[in-house]
Amino acid sequence: MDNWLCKQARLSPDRIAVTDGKQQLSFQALATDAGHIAGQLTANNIPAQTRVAVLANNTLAGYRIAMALLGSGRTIVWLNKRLTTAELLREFVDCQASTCLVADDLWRTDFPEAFIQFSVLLATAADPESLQSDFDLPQVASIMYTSGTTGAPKGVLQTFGNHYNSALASALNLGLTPNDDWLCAVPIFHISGFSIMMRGLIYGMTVRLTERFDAEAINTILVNEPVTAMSVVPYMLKKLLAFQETNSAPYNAHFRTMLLGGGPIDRTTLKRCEQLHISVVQSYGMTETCSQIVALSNQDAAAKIGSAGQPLFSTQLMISDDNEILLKTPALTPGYLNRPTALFDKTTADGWYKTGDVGQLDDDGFLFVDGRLDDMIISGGENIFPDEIEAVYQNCPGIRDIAVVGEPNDTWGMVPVAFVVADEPLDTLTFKQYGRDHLAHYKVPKRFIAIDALPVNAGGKVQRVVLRKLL
Ligand code: S0N
Ligand code: AMP
Ligand code: MG
Ligand code: MG
Repeated sequence: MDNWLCKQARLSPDRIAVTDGKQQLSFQALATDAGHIAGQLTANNIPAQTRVAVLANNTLAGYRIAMALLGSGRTIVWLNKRLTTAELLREFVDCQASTCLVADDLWRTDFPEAFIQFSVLLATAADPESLQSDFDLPQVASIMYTSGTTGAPKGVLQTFGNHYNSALASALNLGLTPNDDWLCAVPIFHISGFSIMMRGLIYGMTVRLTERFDAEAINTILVNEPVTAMSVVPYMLKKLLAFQETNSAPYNAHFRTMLLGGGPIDRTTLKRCEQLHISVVQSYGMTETCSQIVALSNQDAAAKIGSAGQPLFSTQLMISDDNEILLKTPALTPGYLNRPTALFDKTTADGWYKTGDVGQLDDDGFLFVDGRLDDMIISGGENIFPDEIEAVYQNCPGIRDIAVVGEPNDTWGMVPVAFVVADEPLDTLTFKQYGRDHLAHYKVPKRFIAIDALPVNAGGKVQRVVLRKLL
């Protein structure tokens, strides 16, 4: 295909591609800007055709730099701003990126010399460069790291074809209008956010960025600005509802849909949305499928409350004998960076991708997601793997043994809590600080519970299921 940025600059040059509420760029301006930044990338010794790590908030600078990287044939490796420096460096080394571009307000004093601040990049004197003319669909556009039960986080490869198929399937479900304007408050370093950028480019649609999730400020935007859609995780939806329930004006007349994903939602929240006439499209998807591959349509929302919907047009779905959700979709990743067999290990003999999620299909073909095969915890849309936390705490003074499980939580959905075997009474404050020093803060157990011994099965494996019953 033609480079999407150049194509959109020809098809809808004057349409607004992106705004942060203060500044805006048309598609034409964005394409020109990307050429300038491409020159600045080259001048900073960041060669074309290399991987470039990015650490960004949802700002105009982050969006512009991402577009320049894509448009000039460089692959974006998105890093999660909530990780510790050690966690970030592990991913940076794994992906062999030429550098990491860092938003100024996310700069840390312990970053290596190879990292470059946005302001330094954008102040570099350089001639503009022409953008890559084509986007080859099998070419890798972006990489996002995802953890698993065992081993270090793996980089999920996302091709232009994956993004294209994802955007197309989403539009076939939600429909498109010429007024569409999508509010992006979910992080652009997650596929929830980056997929909005890609839809913007493919649909010729405006993306409204907000730097942070401030529920009151976002409620004001939804009331006053012509936003038509917003992607939310359950945490965000609940926070936003609280503002609609206290004497706020309703959302602007163009508003069509909250696209809800990233984790399970309770029926009470969905009912509250119905009462407030806020249309919610529940969905199910993952980093490996470049966002939602199952979604509820507006007209089915009431009748199928609690369901994640039906597989989108290009996705096939089945439930295995042990209730695992299996998929085939053109939005599926071609694999993991540097792990040639990792995708194969998650694929059945007849080519179905094994999601690790458990679910059921009702008689009408609607999916109900019941949970995970493993012990992954989702807190506010961030994934947490107990094994990783337990491994880090094995070296914590005062802890003889530890096991982590998820506990339901009204705010975050689930939070990690730890059962600890120790010789002394638990020093919870010290344990929390140890976790904050070694782990992204959302991974730190919210509670530490003393236990005489961890329950193990005949094979010596800790039985987290037994621990969960003690909560
Ligand atoms: C929920 C968010 C916004 C909370 O962040 P907030 O309020 O900005 O927090 P901060 O001010 O930065 O920090 C305050 C304290 O809170 C802690 N904290 C922050 N986040 C979490 C968390 N998730 N869990 C626990 N604690 C958290 C901070 O650490 C800080 O504490 P201290 O000071 O002690 O450090 C934020 O977490 C957020 O943005 N979450 C969403 C992430 C997300 O988008 N996940 C989805 C990933 N999955 C996918 O993308 C696939 C599905 C998908 O594509 C999709 C998903 C949703 C909607 C649509 C789609 C789609 O299909 O298109
Ligand atoms: P990630 O790859 O980090 O985006 O996480 C994707 C995971 O989030 C999925 O494998 C599910 O475990 C979970 N998830 C996404 N959507 C839903 C949903 N509608 N209901 C329950 N869990 C979900
Ligand atoms: Mg994942
Ligand atoms: Mg906040």
